[in-house]
Amino acid sequence: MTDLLAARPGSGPRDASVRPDDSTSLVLVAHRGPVRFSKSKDDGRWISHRNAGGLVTALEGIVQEVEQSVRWICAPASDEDRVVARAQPWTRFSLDATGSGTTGSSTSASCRVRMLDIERAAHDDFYNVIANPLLWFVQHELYEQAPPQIGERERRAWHDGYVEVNHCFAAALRDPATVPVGSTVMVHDYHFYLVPGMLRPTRPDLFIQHFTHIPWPRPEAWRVLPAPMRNAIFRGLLGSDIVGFHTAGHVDNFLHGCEDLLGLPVDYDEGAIEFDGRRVVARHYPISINTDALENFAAAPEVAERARELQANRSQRIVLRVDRADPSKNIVRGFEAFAHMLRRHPELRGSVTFLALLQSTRRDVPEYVDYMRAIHDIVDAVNAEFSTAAWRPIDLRLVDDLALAVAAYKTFDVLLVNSVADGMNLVVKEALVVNETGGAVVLSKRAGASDELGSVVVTVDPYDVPEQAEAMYEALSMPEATRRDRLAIAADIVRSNNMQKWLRHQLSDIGIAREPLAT
Ligand code: GDG
Repeated sequence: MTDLLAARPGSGPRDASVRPDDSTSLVLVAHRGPVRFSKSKDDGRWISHRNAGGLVTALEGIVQEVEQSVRWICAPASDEDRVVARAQPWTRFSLDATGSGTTGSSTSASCRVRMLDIERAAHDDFYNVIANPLLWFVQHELYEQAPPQIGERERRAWHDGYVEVNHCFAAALRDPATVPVGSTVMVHDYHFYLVPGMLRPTRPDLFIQHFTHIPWPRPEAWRVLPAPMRNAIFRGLLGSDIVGFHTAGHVDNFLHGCEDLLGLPVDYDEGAIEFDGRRVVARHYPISINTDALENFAAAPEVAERARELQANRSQRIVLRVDRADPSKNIVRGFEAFAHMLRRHPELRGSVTFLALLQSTRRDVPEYVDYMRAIHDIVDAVNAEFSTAAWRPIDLRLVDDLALAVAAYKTFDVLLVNSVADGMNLVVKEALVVNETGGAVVLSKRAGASDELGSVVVTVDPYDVPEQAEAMYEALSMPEATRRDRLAIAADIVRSNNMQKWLRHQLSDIGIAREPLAT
């Protein structure tokens, strides 16, 4: 694997004046880094903490997989991070065998992390006005919840925030001291659509891959944005050599967008676009989970402790959801569907509880504050309608507790994943691998994961509340043997399409795509 990314004879730059050197690297670019900093209250020393989250975990997998020099360029997540970013440009971050990170050690897979000192106001416009909510809402097609407002504020935030922060990243990446000659640069997600296009003209020696973790909608959905913004997004991405998405459908939408919105020649058979005298390919790589690491964690004492707590308080059956409190996850409609089921099937009252483990998210974005209020309102209404002295139908917990989530994965009867749209959805993959009780899954047809798992789970349309109610009922009523058979098949699918496969597929394509440069 390693040599695919290293400078090989003939795999180097297109411009003969720049040659790869020994320090050729793999460079990851993501908004979030693997580490954050705080100051000890006792002695004022800086303490580093490992960052959580699906994307960080996936990128840490790359660090372990390639066993070569990896650099990770990210934004500071707090004022403390900004202070550290100013004081020391690079921090070494090590992953031990269990995947937990430490800084400063060199005994295991490690990478060098650079947080860019981004001006706070620009970052605020970039993050809280454009990336979330505008791009997130456009790509998940969430207009019903928040019709897009493209006014002066958004136009200004586009230039002063989104374009500016992308410029800052591209400027840092342009420097060969940051990105050695001949490196491969993997740019992640909707925060950095402009970076490949900004970097390409000055660093033709680099191999650039961009990967989008959220859905790529059909061309019409992009028409919500002013033409200069959407064109800049497509053109920015086309600065890459490979553009990656989770599903074949997202790739297809991207190719159609290039043709319909930009008028570019597209080869649909090859998944390729001619742009600026170059050929850019679009590929799908369905992200997955590290099943070994998850199964080890599921066996940890902290998970066992949470499982005991859950068992002590549970009613007969559990419908579970585990999500960030994000409108794209369709949480309110999930509770409406549960209430609908209790009305249609009163015999279930008192014997099934909806356990909702939600993590609060993006609290600086007004749409998310409103959505959290809507969640509380529907939970109060459903509990007021059905609760008895001995039973409360919805058990809502606003917690950031991965051990509790994994404990709940082990014993749910039904898992509800009804996303309005979801790039992939890792929760469903995790839950299928860990569940021990023959749990059944209700999965949105608009989650990327339904491409792989749709034939062995109960699938639903995310806007159809009665259908979701009946799907939950069907899942609860399924004979145990059927549930166990389906679970075993689904878990096997996830185990064989694991995160290592996601990584190797990309690294292999990067290696292959570099071959023609050997002249
Ligand atoms: C985006 C895309 C795509 C669960 N409880 C806690 C916690 N989790 C972890 C889960 C899982 C992750 O959070 C959620 O991942 P998802 O994939 O379900 O959703 P997004 O956060 O929206 O992720 C998505 C993904 O990127 C990867 O490309 O699949 O479509 O939207 O791993 O285990 N994490 C912490 N505390 C908890 O209580 N820290």
